[in-house]
Amino acid sequence: MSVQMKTQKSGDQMSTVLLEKEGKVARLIMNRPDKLNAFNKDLHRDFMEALQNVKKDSNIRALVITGAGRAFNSGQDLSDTPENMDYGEILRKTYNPLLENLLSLEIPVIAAVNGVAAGAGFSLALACDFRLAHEKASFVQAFINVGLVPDSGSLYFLPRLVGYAKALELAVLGEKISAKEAYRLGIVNKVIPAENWEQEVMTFAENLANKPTKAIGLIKRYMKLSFHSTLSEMLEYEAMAQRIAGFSEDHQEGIRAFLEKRKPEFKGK
Ligand code: T3D
Repeated sequence: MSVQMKTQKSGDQMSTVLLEKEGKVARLIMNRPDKLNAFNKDLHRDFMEALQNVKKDSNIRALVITGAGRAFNSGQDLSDTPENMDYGEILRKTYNPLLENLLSLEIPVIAAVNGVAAGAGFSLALACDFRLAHEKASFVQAFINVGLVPDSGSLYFLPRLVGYAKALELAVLGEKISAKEAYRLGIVNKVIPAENWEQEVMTFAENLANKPTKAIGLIKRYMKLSFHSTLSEMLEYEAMAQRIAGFSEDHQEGIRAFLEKRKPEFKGK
């Protein structure tokens, strides 16, 4: 059964983000389908609130982020950008804190890219831990098409995923690529046929939600450090992380289950 959480607004005020909970999995749905779920002030505010709700709820052990309608997210709402605004300030006040909050989640985060992901929408997908693409999904570094540079983490994540040369090409040409091409480049973990979309996304998320969540959080936290650490530093980080994992209930359960020749039941503790 799907349970709706607090971010749903009451009365006639439509929320730009819907947050649903199904078992251990939360689904954050960006909900401005007429604008292909472009970011405006309301979406930023509701998205942040939804992330805070997810963070507070220790029963949630995987988060799926997706879009309502035919798009994932089309980046900044171009009909809502006043002239002569300091975009640097906008990024510092809205996109950057949103990204930092998302990245601080110690549960697996899955971008279920149901349609086009453009500009900051593409960046948002890149900031997630996993990307599942609907067979009709597409990706475009649209920033250059309106005379801007990639932001919201694209300049960081894209070269790490596809290498400098391809990242530069995508950012400078601003051409749309298909889900299949995104998979070939290593941007996407899996392309899912339309008929299996909802079910496969949920199965993927549930599988992750049943794993030892604390260990996943530690893997996320420490693997990120590998990009700017020496081998010696990484060996020490591994020792630190393994110390924490070794004291977890899920580790004890993993050992017990192995010895008893049964499937482990991890509790995320
Ligand atoms: O500003 C700052 O704070 C700095 C931060 C910037 C971050 C950024 O994200 S910059 C990049 C912004 N995004 C874009 O430039 C993408 C613009 N959109 C497109 O290029 C295309 O719409 C898509 C490739 C995403 C999809 O194309 P298509 O052909 O499937 O759909 P469409 O017909 O272009 O769009 C459908 C409707 O959505 C249309 O409205 P209408 O004509 O039906 O009333 C279109 O105007 C609207 N829409 C799509 N994207 C946006 C949008 N409206 C506002 N803002 C959008 N980003």
